[in-house]
Amino acid sequence: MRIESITIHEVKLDLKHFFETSFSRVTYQRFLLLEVVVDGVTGVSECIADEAPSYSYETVKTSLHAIEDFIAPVVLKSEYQHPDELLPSLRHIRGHNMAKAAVEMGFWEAYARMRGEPLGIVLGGERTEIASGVSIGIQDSVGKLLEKIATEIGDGYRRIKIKPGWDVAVVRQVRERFPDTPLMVDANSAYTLDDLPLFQELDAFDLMMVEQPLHYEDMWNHATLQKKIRTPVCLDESIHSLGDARSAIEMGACRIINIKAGRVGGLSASRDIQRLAGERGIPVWCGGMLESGIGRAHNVHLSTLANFTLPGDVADSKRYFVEELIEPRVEVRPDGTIEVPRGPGIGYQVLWDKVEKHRVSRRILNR
Ligand code: OSB
Ligand code: MG
Repeated sequence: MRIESITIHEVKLDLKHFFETSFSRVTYQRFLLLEVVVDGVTGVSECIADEAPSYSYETVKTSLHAIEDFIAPVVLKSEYQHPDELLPSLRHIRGHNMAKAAVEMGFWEAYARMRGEPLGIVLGGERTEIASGVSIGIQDSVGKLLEKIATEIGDGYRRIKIKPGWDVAVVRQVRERFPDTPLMVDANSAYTLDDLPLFQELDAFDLMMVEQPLHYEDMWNHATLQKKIRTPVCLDESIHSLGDARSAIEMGACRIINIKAGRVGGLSASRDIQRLAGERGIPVWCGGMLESGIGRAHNVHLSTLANFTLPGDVADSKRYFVEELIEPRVEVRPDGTIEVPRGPGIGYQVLWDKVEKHRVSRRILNR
């Protein structure tokens, strides 16, 4: 197979509500959408890099640079038998996983379309529906947070994730109001080991896990923390490859892994990580990066793989943007599940008129 062209659409979409983490409050998302043409068949994908280097060092601009100047020149010259070969062909380009993954995921989507099969099936997935969880950003008050949680539980979500902001006192209030809800917290690296007493206090609230409590480069201290608390540690920002996943598991740095395909270099690496983790008794779930429908659809299919046994941050399209880029939208049913589309590739239709409407720039790279 040959990649004939890569079209990069830079898009800006307004969020319905702001989303706040320990790094920032965002009201819109600027991101790249790719069309990857493989032997005449077009695959679509989304790059999860944000405008600012907060969650990761990668940004919209570094992704554009990496794709245009380094990744495209390689893949547009290569010949591939299978999408698994794409990431290894970029071995000599260090880092830039989000940029690499965007191209790789577009290739996978085209490959699934060529075979006339859903992306999840081509990846080796089994599920026909996936369980959906929801990630609630930091709110302006505890009252607002409690209100929001009640709404999401009403919509059927199987797990609630909150971004602490105000620590133990907030978790206590949430637990008092919702004693039986599967609940977790995501710290996005806001703490250090000096905060150990705080995490020991959190042990009292029966949390499913605490996600990325410490610095993203500090796997060792996550292992130290995990030994001292009962609540499972889940790693997000620290895991960039199969090798990282193996190190984390060997070290005891986590008992759960959040997989975002963009963070680990694509769908092949995601599949390998979930398999390794499964063999080692570590469950995984699919994370989210406030994607539009195109990235969201990829996440739906990735979540069909066997070891994605926990509800992910793959939620209903209606929570995110004023305008969605696919049809139908990704819909969470009243029982908290999403039905996996059965059509070829992502199985949703891209609304190209909407892409054009919100497009900031476009580049076409050819062989
Ligand atoms: O840590 O999972 C995270 C959004 C931006 C940056 C980091 C994270 C998140 C989310 C969003 O939690 C989850 C979603 O897409 O709904
Ligand atoms: Mg996270």
